[in-house]
Amino acid sequence: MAQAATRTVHRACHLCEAICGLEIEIENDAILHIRGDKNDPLSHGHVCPKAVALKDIHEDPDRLRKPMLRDGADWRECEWDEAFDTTVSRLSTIAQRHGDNAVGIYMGNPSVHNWGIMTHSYHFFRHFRTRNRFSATSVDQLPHHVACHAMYGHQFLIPIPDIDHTDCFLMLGANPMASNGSLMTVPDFRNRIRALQARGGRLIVIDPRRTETAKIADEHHFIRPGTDALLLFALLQVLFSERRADAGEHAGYTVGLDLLHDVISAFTPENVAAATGIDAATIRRLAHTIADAPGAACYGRMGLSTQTFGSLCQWALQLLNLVTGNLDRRGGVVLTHAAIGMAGPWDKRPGHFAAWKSRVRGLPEFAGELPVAALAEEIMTPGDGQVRALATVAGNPVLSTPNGRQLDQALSSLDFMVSFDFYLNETTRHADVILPPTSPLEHDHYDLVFHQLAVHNTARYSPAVFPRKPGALHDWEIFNALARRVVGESATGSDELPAPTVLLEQGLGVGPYGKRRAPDSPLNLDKLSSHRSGVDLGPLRGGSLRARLSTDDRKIHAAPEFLVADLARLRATITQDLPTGQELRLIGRRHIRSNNSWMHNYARLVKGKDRCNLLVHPSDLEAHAMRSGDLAEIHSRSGCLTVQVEASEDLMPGVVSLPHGWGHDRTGSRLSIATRHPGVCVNDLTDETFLDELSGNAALNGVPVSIRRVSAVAD
Ligand SMILES: Nc1nc2c(c(=O)[nH]1)N[C@H]1C(S)=C(S)[C@@H](COP(=O)(O)OP(=O)(O)OC[C@H]3O[C@@H](n4cnc5c(=O)[nH]c(N)nc54)[C@H](O)[C@@H]3O)O[C@H]1N2
Ligand SMILES: Nc1nc2c(c(=O)[nH]1)N[C@H]1C(S)=C(S)[C@@H](COP(=O)(O)OP(=O)(O)OC[C@H]3O[C@@H](n4cnc5c(=O)[nH]c(N)nc54)[C@H](O)[C@@H]3O)O[C@H]1N2
Ligand code: SF4
Ligand SMILES: [Mo]
Repeated sequence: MAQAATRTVHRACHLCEAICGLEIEIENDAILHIRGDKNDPLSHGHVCPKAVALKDIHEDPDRLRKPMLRDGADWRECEWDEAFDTTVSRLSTIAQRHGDNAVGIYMGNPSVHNWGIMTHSYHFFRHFRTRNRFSATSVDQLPHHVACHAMYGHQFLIPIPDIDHTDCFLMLGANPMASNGSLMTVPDFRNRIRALQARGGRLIVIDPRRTETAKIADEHHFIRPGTDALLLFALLQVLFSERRADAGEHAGYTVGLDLLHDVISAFTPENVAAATGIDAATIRRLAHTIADAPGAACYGRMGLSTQTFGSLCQWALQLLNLVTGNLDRRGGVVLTHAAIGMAGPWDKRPGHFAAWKSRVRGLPEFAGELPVAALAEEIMTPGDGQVRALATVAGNPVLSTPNGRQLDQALSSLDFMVSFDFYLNETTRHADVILPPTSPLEHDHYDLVFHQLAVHNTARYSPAVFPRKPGALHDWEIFNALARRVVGESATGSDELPAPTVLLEQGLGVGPYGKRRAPDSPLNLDKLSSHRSGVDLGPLRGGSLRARLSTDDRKIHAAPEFLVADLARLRATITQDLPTGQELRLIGRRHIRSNNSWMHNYARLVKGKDRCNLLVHPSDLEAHAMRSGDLAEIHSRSGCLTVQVEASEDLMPGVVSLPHGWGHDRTGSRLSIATRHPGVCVNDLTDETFLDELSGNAALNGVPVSIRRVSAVAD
């Protein structure tokens, strides 16, 4: 018998933003082990349980391997040519007959984790000059882009907390113990916080739930959902009124700071205490703690961007870092120096805001995309510019966007839908054509996005772990083939974008470590390939902001007019009545073994106790005459669902929590494990009209709901 061949392959995990290095041990064609790569200069061997699921994704019999064509109520597998021809001819016919805007596009989260989609999707979609482009950005980080674009002139000039050198980390609405960080690629968050605490630093968490992160913090404060902007402007008000707000080294090229003192004067700690639930003395102390720390980093994530004042929150956070001297400084928040994609005035994707509005509701575009909360109405409302055909790429908006039930219905009314996806799930079941790419382990990878957001500068290239199966195509090849068909077979070859590796080599060449700037020892594909655990490009360093400012006057805009104007909306909430009686506020939560909606089809990630339950504070259970384990109905403006409740002292009274990404009980999907652990979909309750009104980003947190018992727990 032949000796089994064992080999170890090094690979970066691309499932979440932490981009951990992995060592994958393989015998013949089978994965034996997946472990953390201790030599990775960013992740130092850290992994989470999802890494092992790469094996499950690769082997999952439900994962589509051939293109699928709708055949009445059924599906049939087909060859690529037929799938491509159908897609291009249907999309082109609809665009010709009804105009460019009749084609809609939705790009989901894995699009930014898969470099072939990053480099090649636009190559096809540019042929449809539609304004109806949507993505997961507007259920996520859109307010960060809006604030940074307004202040620094570029949507990707997003400063990252220097967690490895800071002395004071103020974290609002983020739970990196479960999420492993976002807009802060931070593998091994736990050990980095241990190090911070060992050097005498403090982690301060503000969250309506005592999260896994709050539990390791030095200080945690509950806050009433949706009121963080009040807290943040109160922190600023303290610093301004005590004359401690100073742009320091940035003063010479910062405009608008002098305006702020007056426009935020109403947000005193005393004025905001009742609304936020944080007393005035604590707010004052927090302001002083941040200002007094040798280095402090103020950071807020999903809980802050997906709420009704998302943009104001992100603006206020930038201001706090600026006026306490922590912007662009070691131990504060800094811009990264990635090998590719360094944002600055030389980069042609600075973004633009409100250059046009959505047809039905008039929501603003950002960087060419409209808020996805408007997608269903753009499909359902007749008239010029109605979306009649939709392409979804690596997304599951039926489960992941507000009022997903409505979108679910809207999708079934489309004339044509194509999905770039390897699962037949709650969204793609509405498609006419599904184009499944290779498995994650069958293609090579370089992280074009998350090196740029990481807490340490590194670069890492991962070759494919397995050769692809005959006939399988990578995402980028699918886009190339479609683009070629649009321009016509006669032009074969002329409309091909080269492989991502070729683009990588070019990008590295013109980057800060490339042959142009470091001719003696350039970072190139050869070097990356020979450093299989990645290349260390050094710790974060400040001092580059000024040269990278991309505003027209190359200054920091501390008080952009449209953000200042939005303060009126916030001021009105100071005097608003607090919710009384039975009204509750719904927030989300993430779990280390989930990843949005698409990783519930792997036995090892869904085993154990049902995680999709509603956490309720015991006092709220009592007020509703309920007990832990009861089934309850939750109502919101847009929907209703039934779920089991669980008592939790970790919640602020008046707040309830349900995770997202579940609701796999819909007919017509092919997810054999997920449908056995369906859970309910929180986005049946979230509301497409409940938004950060300024940016149009969905307010997925702080949704007003009521609950009532439908059946008691069995004794
Ligand atoms: N395991 C796992 N990891 C993931 C993901 C996943 O689904 N599972 N998803 C990935 C993605 S796409 C993203 S964007 C990131 C997100 O990364 P994070 O933002 O770190 O993750 P969340 O768990 O959404 O954290 C949001 C926190 O905000 C709190 N919160 C809710 N409302 C409010 C509020 O009004 N004010 C304040 N102060 N807090 C509030 C919630 O209680 C929660 O703790 O995670 C990524 N990583
Ligand atoms: N209530 C509530 N809703 C939320 C959130 C929340 O915190 N609360 N979080 C929001 C956030 S932060 C995000 S990012 C969104 C995510 O929302 P979406 O991006 O819409 O949904 P995902 O669950 O990430 O679905 C990813 C899809 O991509 C497919 N896929 C995976 N890898 C690949 C690949 O390499 N190629 C292709 N072609 N397809 C692939 C999967 O099969 C799956 O169908 O959800 C948002 N929705
Ligand atoms: S933390 Fe994220 S990148 Fe790291 S192993 Fe888990 S899923 Fe992969
Ligand atoms: Mo996200």
